[in-house]
Amino acid sequence: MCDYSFFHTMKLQAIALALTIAAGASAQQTTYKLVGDKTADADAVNLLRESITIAPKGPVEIIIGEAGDKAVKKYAAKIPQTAEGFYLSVTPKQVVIAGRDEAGTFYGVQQFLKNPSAQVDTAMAPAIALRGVIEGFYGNPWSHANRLSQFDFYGRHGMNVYIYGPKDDPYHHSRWYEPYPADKAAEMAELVKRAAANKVKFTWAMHPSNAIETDQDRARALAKFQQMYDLGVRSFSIFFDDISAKSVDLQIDYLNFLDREFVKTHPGVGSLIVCPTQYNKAWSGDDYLTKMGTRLNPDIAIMWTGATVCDMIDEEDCQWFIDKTTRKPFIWLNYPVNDYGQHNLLMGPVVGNDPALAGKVTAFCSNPMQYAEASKVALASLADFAWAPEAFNAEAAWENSLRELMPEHVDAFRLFCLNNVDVAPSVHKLRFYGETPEFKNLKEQATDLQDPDAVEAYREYFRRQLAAANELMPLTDGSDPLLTEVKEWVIAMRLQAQMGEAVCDMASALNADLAPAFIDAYKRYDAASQKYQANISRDFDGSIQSVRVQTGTLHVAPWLKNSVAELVNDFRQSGADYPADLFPRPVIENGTYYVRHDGRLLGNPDAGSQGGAPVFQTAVDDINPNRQEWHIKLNPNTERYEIRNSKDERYINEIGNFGTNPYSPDWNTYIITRGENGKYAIQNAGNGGQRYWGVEGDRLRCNFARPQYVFDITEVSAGTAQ
Ligand code: LOG
Repeated sequence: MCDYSFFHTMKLQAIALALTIAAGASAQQTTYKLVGDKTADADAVNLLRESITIAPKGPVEIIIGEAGDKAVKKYAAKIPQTAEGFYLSVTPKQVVIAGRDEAGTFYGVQQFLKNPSAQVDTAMAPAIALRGVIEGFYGNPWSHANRLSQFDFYGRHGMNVYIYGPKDDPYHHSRWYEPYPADKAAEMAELVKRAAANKVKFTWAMHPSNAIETDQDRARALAKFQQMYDLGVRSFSIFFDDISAKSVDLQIDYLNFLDREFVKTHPGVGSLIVCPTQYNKAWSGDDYLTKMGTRLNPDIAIMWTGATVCDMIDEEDCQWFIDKTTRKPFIWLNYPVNDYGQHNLLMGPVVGNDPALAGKVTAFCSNPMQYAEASKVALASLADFAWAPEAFNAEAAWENSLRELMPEHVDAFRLFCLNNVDVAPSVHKLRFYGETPEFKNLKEQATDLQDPDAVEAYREYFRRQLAAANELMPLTDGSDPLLTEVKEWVIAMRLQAQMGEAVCDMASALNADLAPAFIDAYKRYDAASQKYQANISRDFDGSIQSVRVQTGTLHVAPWLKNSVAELVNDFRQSGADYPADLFPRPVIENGTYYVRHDGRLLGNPDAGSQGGAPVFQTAVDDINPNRQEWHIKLNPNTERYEIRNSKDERYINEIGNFGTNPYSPDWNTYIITRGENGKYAIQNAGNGGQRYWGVEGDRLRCNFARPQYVFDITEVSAGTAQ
């Protein structure tokens, strides 16, 4: 909960004095007397009893209760009108916790316990009524212990919704109609209780795909809901995401059926929540959403991920949804979920949600990572956001969560999180550019590894990264649940720091002409790099997804690859002796080449012009020989080649012309392979597709489905064009 949410959302006067009670009376030593505890919310009172010392005659009095209770009658006017809001006042002699309702009182206690010795006089209320989490990702579902810990965390952070819908729980999705076996059922019942004690509405979701039509389908759905009801579940959801829906009419009929036959016939069951098949703007078309909006029973909530599958939420996206459906969306935010880019964790500040969206949504819920503990960094921020979007400060909220989650290792943990911010390019195109900001600056300033000061600056950076990784490493053995869960990313951080130090040593050795030191440093780099590549998370029997771990993907990893490639290249050209098998040999070394087909040379007769295409020429260009020479260079990052003319540096594009757009390693990028006949094939790659180059007349034709081993590629230094 954000300390000043009420200022901004309710526009009421609130004073947060934050004065520490004098005379060293810490909350632990203080004894409190409770007033109103018989009528106040039992969970709130229990929480107080567990956390502080209560005695009949405590020097400090705590008055607690909900609006309407006698104990807090005097403060009625100070209690916010909004559901789940509370008034909290703390002075050296008296504490008042007065909720609008039970949850309000509970949140008031949570707020008080954050710093019991701070004097405050404040009122807070959430700007968005439903705030929380949808366990809705693909991959290893959370463990029972994960979920219990999550609910306590939601209680502390004022989140009141949890939707159970892990795609890879068969009882949710593939075999939704089967009842949970006894052990799982017992766990479910325990989850429902623990959620309730934290004021979290436990919602159980079912994903029946297209099995929604027949009497049997529907009888099974009712039976499964009944099992969950008997286990204590009072809120239900149906997911229709990631299927090709047979018919929206059928879905509507099914949902209204469940609403009529189950929700409305079972006391205490809340509104049904549906995840539609068209759950984001990019995937919406025809009249699907309009029909859902107009024909679903009015209290059925419709989920929405925004403009695309993975996108932060804008007010306009919500308005678009409202215009289509005449309902406000129940936001399913696909962050920090990483099931579509599992190599990376999402641990950075939560930026990009629209501060003005509160009035346009009914709920703001997040789909997290399969790493439950690590997700807490983002979830704490999202909870703050949902309480007070207008006051939300991503950096400050993030700092708070670092302090809360890793109080004794904040700096090391900050560096760890900053190494795991971006999710790397993916189908969903969600990117975060705030990764390793210090390294990014360094990279912009220290570009030349021949400069010893630049090398030192990098060395210092990697030493700090190594120290932070070493500080966190002992906590990955089970002593800290979060770091244990993401141990492999701590290992990756350490290995990457070792690779970085080795690169610095390579640069220093090269600058000092010390070949043996260079070779030694390169070997250390290579050893760490191999370990890095073999570092796999969730690599256990029965794991649904195990993943090769990546860290520092945006800036550090590409810098390492590029620097090593350049240093190795310079070292080899320095004439130093080294073992022949030291460096892996690329198919084509970076250099200047002739490209021939049937003896004809690929040339660039119109060098310096715009557009056009290279042509195969019989005659040797003796006016401008470098028009027939090509710079072929491996991009260590993409591990693909670029091909540019040596006369004017124009690049060849994926249709065999000279490119006119700025060069892009995503598009103008090739895989070169050597055939048994000793000739080479060149294949488009990246966004340029996968077709192979061939020859038609004097031109390249780049749309062959099969490799064409028809090109001779020979180094210019190894011979002449004749
Ligand atoms: C799935 C979800 C998955 C997420 C991110 C929704 C409504 N459904 O593309 O289970 O975790 O994207 O990969 C989804 O978002 N489908």
